[in-house]
Amino acid sequence: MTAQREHRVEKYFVIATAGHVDHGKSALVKALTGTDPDRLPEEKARKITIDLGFAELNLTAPNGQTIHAGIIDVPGHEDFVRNMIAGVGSIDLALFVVAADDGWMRQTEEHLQILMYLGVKRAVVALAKSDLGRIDSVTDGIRNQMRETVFARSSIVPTSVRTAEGIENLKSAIALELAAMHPQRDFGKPRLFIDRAFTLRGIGTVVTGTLSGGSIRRSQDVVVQPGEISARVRSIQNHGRGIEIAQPGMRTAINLPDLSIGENGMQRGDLITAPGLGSPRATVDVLLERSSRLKRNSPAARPIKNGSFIQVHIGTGRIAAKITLLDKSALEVGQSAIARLKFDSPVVAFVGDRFVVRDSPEQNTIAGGTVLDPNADLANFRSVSQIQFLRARATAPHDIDVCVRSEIALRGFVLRKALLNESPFSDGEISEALERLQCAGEIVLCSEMVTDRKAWQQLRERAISLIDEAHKGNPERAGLHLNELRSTLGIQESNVFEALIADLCVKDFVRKGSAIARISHRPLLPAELQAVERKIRESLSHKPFDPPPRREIETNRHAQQVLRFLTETGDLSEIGSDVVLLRENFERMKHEVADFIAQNGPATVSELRKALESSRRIMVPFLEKLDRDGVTRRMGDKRCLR
Ligand SMILES: Nc1nc2c(ncn2[C@@H]2O[C@H](COP(=O)(O)OP(=O)(O)OP(=O)(O)O)[C@@H](O)[C@H]2O)c(=O)[nH]1
Ligand SMILES: [Mg+2]
Repeated sequence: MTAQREHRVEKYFVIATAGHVDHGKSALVKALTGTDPDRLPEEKARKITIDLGFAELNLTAPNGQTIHAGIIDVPGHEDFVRNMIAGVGSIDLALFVVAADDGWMRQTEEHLQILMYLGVKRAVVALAKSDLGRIDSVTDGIRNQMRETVFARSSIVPTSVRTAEGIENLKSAIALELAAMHPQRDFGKPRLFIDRAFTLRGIGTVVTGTLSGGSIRRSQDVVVQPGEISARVRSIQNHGRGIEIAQPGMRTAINLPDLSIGENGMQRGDLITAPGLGSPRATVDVLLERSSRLKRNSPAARPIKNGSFIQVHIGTGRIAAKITLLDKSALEVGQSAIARLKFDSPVVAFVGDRFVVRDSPEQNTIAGGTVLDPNADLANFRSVSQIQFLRARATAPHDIDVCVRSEIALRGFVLRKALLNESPFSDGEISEALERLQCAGEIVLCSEMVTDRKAWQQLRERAISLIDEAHKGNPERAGLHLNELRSTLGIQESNVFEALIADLCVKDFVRKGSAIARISHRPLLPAELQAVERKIRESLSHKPFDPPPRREIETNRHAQQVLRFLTETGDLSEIGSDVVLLRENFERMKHEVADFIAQNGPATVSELRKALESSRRIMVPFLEKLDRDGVTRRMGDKRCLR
């Protein structure tokens, strides 16, 4: 992937504005790009931004490289924070805008917290309306507010759209920042959360969003979640230009002509992804965190009570959910806790996805969080295994080893190709992590399955003791029947069982037909059956080529055990359903048939029966077996040698 990154000549990033209402965000986007991001008539009339606006900014990095940045302009008004959050879900850089006449305000702070909850790490600050003065004190104020955040070292650039002061400086500051960044990772799992869906005459439905995680190609099949609707991409655009492939970090418009928009079709919040990547779930287990920046006594700082209803902003969507806290009655400012979210309608999430929590009337941003288990529909929240799993994962939900280890410990056995499908890790990265954990002795890889070493060890030990018990209890048997072993162990998946048998047979154990046994095991009849064996051998030897039918020998359970023993040890040949011969007699009879034909030419059943003092009952199936074994061949009513 690194090589791929370096070879990518052009870099794509997405920037979003942030900041209080009226601080000059949209005016700045227009000054930077020439595009007025306020496109709605209502926005023009009210002179505020209501919904997201989009523009394109092309920059040249200090090394000469071209950088394409999509800008998402967000509203600052407190009534439209919901739209702001939809705009900042998968961005690379925040462009904070703080007006020189106003300084740090309520939504500057709320936006900062939202960006931190979503894991945005880089920002450039525009100190806007610099023509209105107070540069030094507002700069100090911003530094003060950003101290101890990831944005502490962001550059602060005074700008004015009136005087054009600082616009070029701001471009350079953004270019410098982006030039130092890696484009978004491509881990082969594309996701595009829809932020706009509209219909164009003659073209049909178009959806837009910021692509992340993987690429989307023209003509490929995609799935729209959570409705699980399949569609084919007719065409793709990036800022109005047709392209073949959209890469992570690109503003992307996709034409899906067969789908409709609105309540029953696609709308903001829906997810476009590749087939097989994630399923909608109503229950998701998470790590919930509350910023210690929330002002005590403010409505946003009220405790989040166990069982309360909240609004979860994830991707570009917002879904109501009920919170259950694992080990608290309420979550206070500055605290974090493992929690379960039960959504009103299902979501498709990945491990490590970040989200923002607002109170139910959508007035305050009250928390943020990270998805730990996107697939918790069937998991018992308070079971010991689920709690262990969530606690382990909460320590580092973005660490691949932590994710792999916890998943395997929870599920015991996991199909390799299904492992962490809903995660921000590529198949290659997951394979590397598996090899690392295998080398460290934590897990066992057997063909298609991955398992926790301890769980595997326990399973092996149980299997071994069952086989040993079988050898002890039925020493006359070849071993333990595989079906019996599997059902006693309660193994559902046949590949787990196959892997177990293969593992046992590497050393000390051997597969014997449909049974498994210790290599050292020699079937032996117990004393009380030895007399029965002698009798059976006698009756089979009295007329060696014309022994009595099986049903006359197998008259009770002991006889049955002995016959099975003789079959398993190879001392008995089963010729037909009711015909058995002692192996030595079978071999003699075969030679005599061969000799007879060699001396007398092709022979009929009747001739052979007479010559060998056998009977038709024996000779017919016997010759059929010789035919099958390739010793003789039938020619009309005669047998010749092959
Ligand atoms: N003096 C001065 N006024 C500015 C400057 N930039 C913007 N303004 C004015 O500030 C007002 C708000 O500007 P916008 O760009 O709409 O502010 P905004 O941050 O996008 O506002 P919302 O999107 O509603 O949050 C407008 O009347 C602008 O003309 C500036 O550099 N100097
Ligand atoms: Mg605006």
